[in-house]
Amino acid sequence: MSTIAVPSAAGSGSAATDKFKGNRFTSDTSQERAAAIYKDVLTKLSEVIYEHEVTYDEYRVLKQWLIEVGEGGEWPLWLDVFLEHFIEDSNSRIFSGTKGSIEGPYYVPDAPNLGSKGVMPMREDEKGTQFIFRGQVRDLDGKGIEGATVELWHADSDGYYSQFDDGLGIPTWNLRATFSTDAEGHFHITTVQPAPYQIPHDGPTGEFIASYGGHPWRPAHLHLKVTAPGKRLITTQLYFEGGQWVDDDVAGAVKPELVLHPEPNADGIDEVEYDFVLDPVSEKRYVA
Ligand code: MBD
Ligand code: FE
Repeated sequence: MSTIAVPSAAGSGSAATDKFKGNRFTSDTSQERAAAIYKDVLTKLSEVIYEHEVTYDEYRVLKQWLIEVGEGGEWPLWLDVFLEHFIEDSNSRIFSGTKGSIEGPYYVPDAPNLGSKGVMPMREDEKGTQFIFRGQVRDLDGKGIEGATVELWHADSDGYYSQFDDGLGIPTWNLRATFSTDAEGHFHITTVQPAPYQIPHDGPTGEFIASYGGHPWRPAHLHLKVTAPGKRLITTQLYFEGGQWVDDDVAGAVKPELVLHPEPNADGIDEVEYDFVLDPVSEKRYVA
């Protein structure tokens, strides 16, 4: 049993679905490419069906579950937990800048800009250990980029994200902010260390996890988007060395390059430096 509160899947899931549906995404996928991908997906799925001799009972349970995931607004959650890391990893192989990771379902654009140095918006009694996250944004030649944008969002120490808090009334921009690097490309952020996080699991995503005997935990993580004019946007997450679930993330989104090692600074506050190297925007096929 967990001792921390967990947002309900229906509450946070429908908020994530509504936010996502506020956009209208398109892709320039050709008919040939679409045909090739769909055919491969169905062929590989049919191989699984024959190999495991999937039964009619199993098929009906799957159908029922798929309907319930949609009705519960849990597609952003299930997809971002179980599929997005393959998309992210496949897309990023051809770039040489800092490694990225998945976005997850709880990003909101246009968080308040606090300049190059600031304290994340938080409640007066925000729980958690204070923590300083600073670094530099550079180009591939090692030159600091002035005016690069660093967006940071993370859960509170109970595992709630503002705007997806299931009606708890967390302030709109709590633990969400945008920073702009100084003349040398530096940023300096004070926040609180997030806690390990259970994805909402009281709905069909939770049933799915239980059905294979899994767990719903993600290691404590920071979410970031970093970009600059003419540079490729990096979406990433950072984790904490030695933290629980770093080696067993339900969302499969940890990479060794993304693990931080904060250490107490002269004032006794945990601090870590992490730099971002941005690829130029290019004609390469995959662009985040
Ligand atoms: C999260 O906070 C998250 O980062 C992911 C990937 C999925 C669900 C909740
Ligand atoms: Fe997250």
